[in-house]
Parts: sequence; C-alpha cells; structure tokens
Amino acid sequence: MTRRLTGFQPTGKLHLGNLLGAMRPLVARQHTTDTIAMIADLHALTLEHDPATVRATTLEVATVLLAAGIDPQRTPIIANSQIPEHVELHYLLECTTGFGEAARMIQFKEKSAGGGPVRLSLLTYPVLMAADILVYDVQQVPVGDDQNQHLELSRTLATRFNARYGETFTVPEGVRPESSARIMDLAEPTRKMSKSASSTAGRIGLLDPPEVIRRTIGRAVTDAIGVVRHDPQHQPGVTNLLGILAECTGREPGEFSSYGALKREVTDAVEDLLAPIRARYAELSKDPGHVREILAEGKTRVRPLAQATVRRARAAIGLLD
Ligand code: AQP
Repeated sequence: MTRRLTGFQPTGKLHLGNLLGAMRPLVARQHTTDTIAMIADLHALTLEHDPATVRATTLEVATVLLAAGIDPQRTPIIANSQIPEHVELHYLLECTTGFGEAARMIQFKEKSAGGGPVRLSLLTYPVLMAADILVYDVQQVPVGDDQNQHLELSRTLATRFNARYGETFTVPEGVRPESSARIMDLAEPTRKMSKSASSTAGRIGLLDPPEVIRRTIGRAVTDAIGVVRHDPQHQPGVTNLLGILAECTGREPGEFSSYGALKREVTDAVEDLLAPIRARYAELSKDPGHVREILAEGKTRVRPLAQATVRRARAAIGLLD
C-alpha cells in the first residue's frame, strides 16, 4: 500500500478548513492507504509559543483527529517530538542543505518579515519537515499550494543525499488533496481560513458551540451584488459559502433567494457535520490518558521504520554505528 503522511501543527484550534481539506480526505482513504497522521508539535516551537498551550493543543489535536473518525488501528497518530529520530535526521539533512536554499523559502520570508526576533528553527523548519517525511519512506504527501515549495525541498534533499552518499531515501511525491476544498476566511474571504489568524471572526472551530457557529456564519462577509452565484473573483464570500455547503452536504447547492437563506442552510449543514464530532470529542476528553496511549501506540508502531532509516542515513553519511 502507498504510504502517506499528513501533518497538523498544534498552533491553534483546528477549524473547518483543516477538517474538509485534510482530515476528511484522510478518513475516507484510511482503508486503502497506509497513512501516518502526524502532529507537528516540534514545528509549533518555531514561532513565539507558550509551553502549556502547545502541550494542551497537541492533546487536543490528537483528540479531534480521533473524534473526526481517524481509526488509530489503521492510521497511527504520532507527535513528531516523541520520536527522536525526526530530530536526528533533521540534523543529518541540515548537513545536506545550503543556507540560501532555506532562506529562499517563501514562508520563511513571510513569517520572518515582521521585524521581531526570528528563531533559527523557523529557517530550518522545512528541513525538519523533510525529516518528518523521509524518516518513514513516505511515497506521497498531500500538499496544498502553500506547502509545495517545502515538499520540493524534501525531494531535492532526498535526491541529493542519495546521489552523494548512496541510495538511502524514498523520494516523496506531492499529491493534490482529494478534496480540492480550500476553505476561506469568512471575514476576509480572499485569505484561507487559518488557525493562527489573530481574529476568530472568520474561522469556524471544530469544537465551536452551535450558537458561535450560527453567529460566525451569520456575520460572514458577502457583497452588495445581492445574487447568490459562484463567482470567486467578484463574490468571494458568497462563493466560499457555496463551497462550504457543497463540501458539507456532498452535493451541489440549489438556488437561493437571498444571502440570509444561503447562510441559514450553510449553518445547518455545518452544524450537522460538527455536532457528532463535538459529541465524540466530549466523550474522549473524559479520558485524556486514553489519548496519550493512542500516541504511545502510534509511536511503537512507526518508530522501527524511523530507526531503520536513520541507521541507513548515519552509515551512508559517514558516522560510526
Ligand atoms: N483553509 C483551509 N482549507 C483547506 N485545507 C486547509 N488546511 C489548512 N487550512 C485549510 C489543511 O489542513 C492541514 C493541516 O494544516 P496545518 O496544521 O499544517 O496548518 P496550515 O496548513 O499552515 O494551516 P492552518 O490550519 O491555517 O494553520 P496556521 O494558521 O498555523 O498556518 C493541511 O493539510 C492543510 O493543507
């Protein structure tokens, strides 16, 4: 079976975009693909962070993944910090990466542009991401446009390492997520819905209570055109709402006489999708020990793969065993 890796950063509350763009496609393929669901808690340390929040969010993400239907028997759920081979391989790959190559990454440029202190780990983040992928001989990585450049770097590093030191890594291939869903921010519909956006006005959290969902969708930005139609260029807000409706219900939306009518139907569809996840999350949260066990089981299952890769890489690059 093809091996895939899908990552989630514990940098904030998971949202509808994470569910429709990543978690649901993962659940749909878990019988036909050998996927590892990775919580990238090491990546959450690359920006200003609060230790207790990262710890709590890592457990929350694991719990939401389970609540959304990921079966840990089929899809191991891991935190990259708990498997030390990620960090070891990160270093070996750093010794294969040029400074300029890392500094060219668009996300590094964007995230370091504010003028504040920049952590060195922000620069080397894509190399850690390469380690996360290469350490498991992953063949396919579902990537959105914003991660394309990082995946390309992983491919470059794997190919270069193999050429210099002998065949060591599987060169991963980027695949488009099955769902083409790119869920946009409800308050600023030309930006994607994001965990780390400072305002929550445009984001539907997967654990938001029904009244918050109703309010957020009710206040979603539309336009003054007054006609409900799919027109990303001139009506990005309305188009986003239609897209969310189609994704949630699995069918093309019908006709709507007003923006209010559209918003009411979107609210019902989102609520129908999220209510069972919220209920399972509440059930699972009663036993946080269980979620920690799932992470420990995931680690036990995948670590031998990581150890074998690091053993190969160490030998190839010239280290003693
Ligand atoms: N708006 C979105 N629409 C569709 N898919 C999305 N994903 C994220 N936002 C949307 C997908 O969710 C997975 C996990 O994302 P991540 O944790 O790696 O974070 P991200 O891609 O950087 O996006 P976020 O959630 O908005 O986080 P921040 O704000 O921290 O950058 C990925 O598969 C991603 O494509």
